[in-house]
Amino acid sequence: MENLYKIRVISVIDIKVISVTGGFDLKNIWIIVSLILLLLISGCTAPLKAVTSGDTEGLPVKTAPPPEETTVILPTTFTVEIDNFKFIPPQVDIAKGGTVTWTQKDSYNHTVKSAGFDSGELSQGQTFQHRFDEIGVYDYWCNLHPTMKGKIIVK
Ligand SMILES: [Cu+2]
Repeated sequence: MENLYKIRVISVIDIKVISVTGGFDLKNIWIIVSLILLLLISGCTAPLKAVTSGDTEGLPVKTAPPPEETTVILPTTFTVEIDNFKFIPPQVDIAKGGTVTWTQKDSYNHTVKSAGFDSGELSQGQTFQHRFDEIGVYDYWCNLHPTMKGKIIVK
């Protein structure tokens, strides 16, 4: 049974190769005819047994996989930490109308500045909030340390 099944798999591949290359000499026709015969025989005898509901009794129930499309629920609030000369995390995805709070934990002062907002200097323990009402990508940085960069993506 198992051998027949293997032959069937190989024969399907072979037929495809032959038909693609367009080889139709007598040798190939013989191969095709014998392969078709093999296919028919194995098709009749191969144990392609369908599992019926009765057979699954006592076995773990297989459920259908979740659909490919998943809904991502974006947060409406998010806290970014400022520490060790970094915005953590450097990128935040947030829902339109959401608010981001920056918490300054570093012992050095920093700012949160973009084209649309500026926290001014924040010392350790201070926070700054901004509400994002428009969809878009907001790059921001620290005005005191231009290498400190972050990004808010509003969707
Ligand atoms: Cu800074």
